[in-house]
Amino acid sequence: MARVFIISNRVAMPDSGLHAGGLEVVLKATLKNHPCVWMGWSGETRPQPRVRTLHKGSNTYIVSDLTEEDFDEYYNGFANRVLWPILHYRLDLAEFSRRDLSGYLRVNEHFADELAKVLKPDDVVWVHDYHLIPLAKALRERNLQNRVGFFLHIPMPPPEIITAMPNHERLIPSLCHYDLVGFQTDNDAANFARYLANELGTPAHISRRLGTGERVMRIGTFPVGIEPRGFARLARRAVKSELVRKVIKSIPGTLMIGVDRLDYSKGIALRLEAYERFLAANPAWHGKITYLQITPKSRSQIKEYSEMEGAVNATAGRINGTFSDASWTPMRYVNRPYSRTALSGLYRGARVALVTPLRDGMNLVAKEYVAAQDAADPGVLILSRFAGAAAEFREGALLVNPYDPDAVAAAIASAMAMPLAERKSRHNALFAALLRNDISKWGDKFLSALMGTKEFQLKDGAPASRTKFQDISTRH
Ligand code: ADQ
Repeated sequence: MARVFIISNRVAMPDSGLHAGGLEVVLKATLKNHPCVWMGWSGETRPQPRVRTLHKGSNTYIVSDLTEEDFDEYYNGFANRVLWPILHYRLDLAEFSRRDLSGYLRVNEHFADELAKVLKPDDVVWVHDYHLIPLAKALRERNLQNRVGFFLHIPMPPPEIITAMPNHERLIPSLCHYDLVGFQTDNDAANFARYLANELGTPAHISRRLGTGERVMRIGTFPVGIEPRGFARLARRAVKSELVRKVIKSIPGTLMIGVDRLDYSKGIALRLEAYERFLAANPAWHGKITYLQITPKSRSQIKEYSEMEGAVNATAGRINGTFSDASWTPMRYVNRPYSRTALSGLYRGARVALVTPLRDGMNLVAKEYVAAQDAADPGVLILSRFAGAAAEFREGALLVNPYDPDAVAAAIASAMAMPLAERKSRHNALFAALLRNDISKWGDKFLSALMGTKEFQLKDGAPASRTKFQDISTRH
């Protein structure tokens, strides 16, 4: 049977305790259903990088160290300081340097070398996320003709934004070396198709078939989801746990929750401002609402992150300073991660969830919150229209513009006052959307489309021709 190679920046090695975040959760079913080899960075830096291999069950894990220079240029540099902000529409935060780009390309070459040592001709390769955009090109240059797919977990902005990235023409067209490029939403896919049409003159219709010489690259939409029934079970049990009961008991009145990595894309500072305006406009709720914001720190060594951390701390302090009294603190701001189980219980105990990213590929927190609710007395999801999840949750969520704190404050007020019948009907619609897109089928959908099997044959797409290859990314 063909092996599936999964390549991503971080790898969740079995028994290592490392949680590779949303990625690990979404890949779980694929790792269970196919013999997989998962390759990526070990998370360590050394002057002489080692490559280690571990076998567990039918899966193999291959991790490579990076040098300190690689880490600075590839990870901290180009991936997190250029691609992350730009793909989240934040040109103002991007810090481009040629040295970082060459470090990024060098690490991609390194992973291609390591892959070339172990790939067999019928192995299928599935590359994840913005750290590894040029990997297929590097594989083709090593004469590897395997099926190679790519999935972007974060947004793909319109070409007007991408083309502001220096050297975009060296990077973005290299996606055409994949057989299938997958996005979270139709909007992301359309943006990429428009980039190709504008920059390379390939057809812009998203009938998912774009010729690149004799290789055919297809574009598809594969929104990530969660396992709604499993998460609901977890939440039902967790809400009875000691930790969750203690938290809920300690909160006077109604709980409103926010759960995010501390990242500027998540819109936490503006969200706190919205809460501040809600409190200022609604004195009747004083003493009766507590907002719990759970936000583990991430990427603190990057300046934009430490600045944002300072701004969020200051707003949280100002809210509590302005509105607290001896018996009530309006917000709890917590900077540590919680287990999935504890989170699920806290979601279930919360009447309102505030999920207001300024831009997000999907946002699994919104989906987890919905799954965790008690269908007989569900809470209300306030969701940014700029999260990928909004495309599936139009019907049931209170969609908001996260840049407009007054509008978010008004949404908090209507969520708090929403009658049970409306909460139930909204939750019904949201849960139905979750079921339509159960994550247990996501990996197989992508892989079937990649392998061009009948079931997922895209309407007008013949299986990719795998003979000759024309390097279109050097045309410009
Ligand atoms: P992330 O930006 O990490 O993922 P998200 O989709 O919300 O964002 O997933 C975060 C995951 O981490 C969730 O499963 C959540 O429960 C967990 N988590 C968050 N805060 C936590 C905390 N305090 N303690 C413990 N766990 C916590 C990227 C993209 C998203 C996309 C995913 C998956 O940015 O847009 O949805 O990949 O494709």
